[in-house]
Amino acid sequence: VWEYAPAPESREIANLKPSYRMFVDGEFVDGAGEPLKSINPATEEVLAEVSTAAPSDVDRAVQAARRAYDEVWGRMPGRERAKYLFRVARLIQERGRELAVLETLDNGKPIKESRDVDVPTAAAHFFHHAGWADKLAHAGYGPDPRPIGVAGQVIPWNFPLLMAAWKIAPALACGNTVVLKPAETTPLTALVLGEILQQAELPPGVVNIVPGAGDVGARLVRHEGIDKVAFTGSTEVGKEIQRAVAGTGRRLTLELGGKAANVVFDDAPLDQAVEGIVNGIFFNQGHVCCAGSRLLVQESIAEELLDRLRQRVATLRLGDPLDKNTDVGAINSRAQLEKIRELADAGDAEGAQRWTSPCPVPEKGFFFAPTVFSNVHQAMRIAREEIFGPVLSVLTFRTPDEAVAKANNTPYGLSAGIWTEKGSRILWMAQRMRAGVVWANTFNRFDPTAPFGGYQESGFGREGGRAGLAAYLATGDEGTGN
Ligand code: TXE
Repeated sequence: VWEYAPAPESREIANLKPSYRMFVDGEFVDGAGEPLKSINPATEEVLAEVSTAAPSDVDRAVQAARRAYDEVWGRMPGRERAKYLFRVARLIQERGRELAVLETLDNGKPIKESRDVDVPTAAAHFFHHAGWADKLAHAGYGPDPRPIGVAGQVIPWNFPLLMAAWKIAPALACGNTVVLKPAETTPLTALVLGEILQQAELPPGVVNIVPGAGDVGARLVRHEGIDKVAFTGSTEVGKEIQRAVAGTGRRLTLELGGKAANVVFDDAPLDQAVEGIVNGIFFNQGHVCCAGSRLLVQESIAEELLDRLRQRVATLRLGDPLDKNTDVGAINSRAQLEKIRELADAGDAEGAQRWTSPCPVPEKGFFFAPTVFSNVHQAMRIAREEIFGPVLSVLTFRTPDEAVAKANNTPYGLSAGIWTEKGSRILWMAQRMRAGVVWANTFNRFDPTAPFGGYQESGFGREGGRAGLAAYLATGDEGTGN
C-alpha cells in the first residue's frame, strides 16, 4: 500500500501558521469561544488552531457590520465599491498558489482542483461582481436598487474559499455588509481571504469572519441585527434555519443538498459521457451538492457503458492531495467518511451490486475508494439519499418518459445532466426535469455569469448571474415565499 509522504516544499507555499484568529471590524482578534483544531484529512495531523466566536463575538461582528453599512458601505457609490472588488479579485490571483495549497491541506481536495477550479473561480466571482457594482441600475431591479443591509452567511466545507467568494462578492457588489461563518473543518482559506480584504483596504467591518461550529451559525442566523441570511449546507440545517427565520422579516436564500440524475441515452458519444460521469461524481470526492450521483442509463447500452466506466474509474489515482497527479483526494472528515460507509453498506444490504476501484488506499487519513453500485432501484437509500462521497448509483431506463420520471423522483432538484446527440431531446428533457441547472453533454460547469440554485429540498434563490443579485437587493425578489 502506498504511504502518504508530505511534500514539504508545497506546504511552505501555504504559509501555514500555527494559529488563526477571527476577522472582526478589520482586525484579526481572538474569539472567546473554545479554539478548534483544523485537521489535514489526508494525514489526520493538526494543521492549526483556530479561535472561535463566542456569542459576544458574534454580537460584536454584527455591530461592526451594521456600523460599516450605515456609515460607509451602504452609502458608497457603486463605482467605488467596484474598485475594492477588483482589487480583491486580483489579490486572490496573486496569492493563488498559497490559497490552493492551503485549501488542499485543509479540505483534502486534489491540488489540481484547488489550483484549476476553486481559486480561479473564486477570483472570477469577484471580477464578475465588481463589474456589476456600478451597473445595478441596469440589472432590471428598478432605476436605483438598494442593498438589504447586513447579511449573515453560513458556508460548508466542500468548497471553502469558493463558497466564501460566492457569498461575499454579490453581497458587497450590491452594497451590503457581511458576517460570514466558515465551516468548522475548513476555516483556513476564508481567514486568508480576510487577510486579502485587509490588503485591499476594504473599510473595517464591511466583512467579518467568525469561525466556529453550528452553534455560531445558529446564533448568527437568529441575530436581530442582521437583515438577510444566506446558507449553503445540509437540507436538515437549511430547514431548521428556515424555521428560525420565519416571521422575522429577514430575507433568506438556501442552497442545500442534491441527488442529481446524469441521464445517458443510447445515441450519446460514450467516451465523452464516461468522462462526464466520472467528473460528475468523483470530482471533489463527490463532496458536491450538484454531483451526478445517480447515473440513469438507457437499458440497451447499460452493460457496455458500465464496462467502460469501470475501466476508466480504475485508472483514477487516489491519494496524496498535494500530488499533482492525484484525481481523488481525501474525504473531508471522519464523520463524513462514516456517513459514506454507512450508506454504501446500506446499498449492499438492500441488494445493489458494489464495484470498488482496485486503486491502493492509504492507511492513514480519511479515504474512500471510488465505488459504483449497479442494480440499483429507486426505493433504495443509495438512490434517494445524498451520499456526498465518491459513490455512484446506477439505474436504467427504457424511454425518455421513464428517464424523466426517474430523474424527478427525488425530493431534491439542484442539477441534472443529459447525454445525447439529439438537440431536440436535450430541450425536451431540460423542460421536464425539475432541476435548477441542466447540463447537456457536459457536467459540473460553473461560471459566475450563470445562476446556480435549486428546486424543492435543494433550496431557493440563485447565486451568480443577474438572478444572483436579487438575493442582495431590497427590490430583488428571490422567491423565498416568506
Ligand atoms: O452539514 P451542515 P454537515 C450535506 C451532505 C453532508 C451533510 C452533512 O450530504 O453529508 O450535509 O454535512 C453550519 N445553524 N451537505 O454536517 O451541518 C456548519 O457549522 C446554523 C451538502 O457538515 O449543514 C457549517 O458551517 N448553521 C452541502 C454549515 O452549517 C449551522 C454542503 C454546513 O454544515 C447549524 C455540506 C445550525 N443549526 C453538507 N448547524 C451542499 N449543499 O453543498 C450547522 N451549521
